Amino acid sequence: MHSPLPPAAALALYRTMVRIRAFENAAEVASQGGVSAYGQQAAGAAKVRGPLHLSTGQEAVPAGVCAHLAAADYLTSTHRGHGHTLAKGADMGRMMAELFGKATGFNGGKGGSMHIADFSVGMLGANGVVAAGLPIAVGAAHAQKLQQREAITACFFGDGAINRGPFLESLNWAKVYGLPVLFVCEDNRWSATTASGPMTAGEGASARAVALGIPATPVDGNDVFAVHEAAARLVAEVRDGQGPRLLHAVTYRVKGHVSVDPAAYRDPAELAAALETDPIARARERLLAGGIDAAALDAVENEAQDEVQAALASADAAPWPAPEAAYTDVQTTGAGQWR
Ligand SMILES: Cc1ncc(C[n+]2csc(CCOP(=O)(O)OP(=O)(O)O)c2C)c(N)n1
Repeated sequence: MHSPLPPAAALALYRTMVRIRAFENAAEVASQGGVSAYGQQAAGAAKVRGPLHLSTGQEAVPAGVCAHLAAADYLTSTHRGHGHTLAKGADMGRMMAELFGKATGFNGGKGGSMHIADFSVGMLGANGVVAAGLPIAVGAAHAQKLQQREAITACFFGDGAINRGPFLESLNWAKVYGLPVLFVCEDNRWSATTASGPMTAGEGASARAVALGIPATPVDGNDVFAVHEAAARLVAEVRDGQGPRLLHAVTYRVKGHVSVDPAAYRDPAELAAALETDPIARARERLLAGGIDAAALDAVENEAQDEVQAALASADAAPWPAPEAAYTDVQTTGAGQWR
């Protein structure tokens, strides 16, 4: 079967996925100071301090959903947010600089991977607190509705997040007020070191949404064309003022929970089976079957590599934050006065 989209749109989806993969592979190498599973060699000591939550294997979900979003639309993300951020249009160079802890990063080098935000493209932030993006998304969507804007909010979260209270509160609020929000459950089947199936009562994300009167659509989250098609309809309905919708995209977390986690708790056969459904390889096959030249796909991959190399070089060359910057962007609660 070939891609159901015109070549330019299909290639754009491929490009988004390939850029995410290339960015994360390079970031992983930069964080480990070694050779990655993909054979890239790191140059010297680790440039990225601390582990990274990589979304390798999940790229089809942000690519397929964000293709329908404009800069005026909002997006909230998770701790595993590089893909969402790139797909929403954030600058790769500034993302890499943030990972490197440099002053030119999105948070001036003080936030790192789990705090990247770029309001200029509507990306309201990654979030290290599981499920914490949901109420932020609902608040943003409420503002969009009150201000009678056409824009909508896309809210990404993991399958683990549906077992936290903010999931229920946010879906309830969104439904009660008919808010323009698309909830996207990126179900990679793991919550840190625990398989999410056995710790989730009932039928999961879709069933919980339907119980609150929110229509839910399941989709193969490793098929970028299926995600794109499902998201097209849901985004149109949300934009049309029909209220919230939920997309349940089933995918797989190929890497460990964080980049230093070998995921030894996982059955190797499960990983092997998941690798057979790699979203980029599948899309490539379908694009080739649809008559797109291998050279055109190679060119997309080479461009992504060039972009990543430029991002690495500019992050490396960028200055560190000035020491005084430690005292800016810091909230004072006045607690000192109460003691
Ligand atoms: C409120 C809260 N509880 C626990 C954690 C620790 N933690 C970080 S990621 C994670 C698993 C989240 O699973 P899921 O929502 O499925 O996202 P995934 O990591 O699979 O992308 C946990 C438990 C946290 N960050 N926040």
